[in-house]
Amino acid sequence: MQTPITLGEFIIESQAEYPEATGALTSLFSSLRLAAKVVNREINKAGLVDIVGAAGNENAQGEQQQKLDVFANDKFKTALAARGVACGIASEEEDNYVTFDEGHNKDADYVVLMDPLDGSSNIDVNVSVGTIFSIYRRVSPVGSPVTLEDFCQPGKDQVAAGYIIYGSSTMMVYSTGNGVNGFTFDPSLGVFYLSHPKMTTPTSGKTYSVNEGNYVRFPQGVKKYIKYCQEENAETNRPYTSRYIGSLVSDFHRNLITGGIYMYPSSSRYPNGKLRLLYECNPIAFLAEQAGGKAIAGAGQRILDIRPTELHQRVPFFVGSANMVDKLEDFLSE
Ligand code: P6P
Repeated sequence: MQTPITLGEFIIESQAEYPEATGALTSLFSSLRLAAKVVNREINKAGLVDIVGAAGNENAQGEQQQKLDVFANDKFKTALAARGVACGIASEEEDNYVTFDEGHNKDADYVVLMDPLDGSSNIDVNVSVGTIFSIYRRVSPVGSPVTLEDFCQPGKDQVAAGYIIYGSSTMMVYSTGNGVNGFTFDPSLGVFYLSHPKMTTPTSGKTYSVNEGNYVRFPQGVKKYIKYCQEENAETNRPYTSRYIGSLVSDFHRNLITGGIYMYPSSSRYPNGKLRLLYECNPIAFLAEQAGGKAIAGAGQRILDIRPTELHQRVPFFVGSANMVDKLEDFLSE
């Protein structure tokens, strides 16, 4: 059996398709790969060392920061700054964006946005969590400090996006706009191998993922769609099933493979939804569309078309199999 291609080999082969490429994106992915390995190691022993539990600080969202949130943010930031290929970063764990102005970073083309450890409240109960990243070319002059406009770009302009899921196995799933590929980490060798080439998501599915504890606060269209899922095929051998882990990357990854829809609607508690447009919804929506799925914030509101105005802005989020998102959109349009 042929040894599968590694992430590093895949990135280099992908770059070869673009003769004009400078190799900067290749270096950027190498830094993401390195940081992912370091974070993965800490997560895998989180129960064993005093690194689990609240760091005693709050992040930009006023949420209790877990120590691993802080650790992951620091590792990705350091790895990206060290390679001189990113001129700035925005993160869920940083109140404002950060300019990398050491060395060659000032002359770099790319900005990175990330949720360094999404779903981190699950860490203490050993549920899988993930890192989500989004990459753009800067729009402000090269060599100058980054600006808010560099980060507040519509998701359709992403150069690349992806996630690392720290689950029963650790995987990196990403796209540079030419389809989605998944790489599984072999901890014995410290190597990511191409395990899921050319990932596509089923056009339909039977899994819906939503926190039904908020049901009474959902918009009517969402309530009608959930009721539709509960009643449609209920007496057949192919009923819908509800699966919600409470970790976006984990719920999305399962639905990407099996077919399904993830929903985080607006509610009285989160009038604009809970998830952040820039570093959660846009990268996940980019992957979903690259795999043949869809992502909307509401009827007629494609996530990737939204022009962001704030770094930590929230939007309602519905993402997954195209036919399921279309069906939901019909209910939202009523
Ligand atoms: P709730 C984690 O905090 C997160 O941002 C997503 O990963 C997850 O899907 C969602 O929030 C869970 O939110 O309100 O259902 O606990």
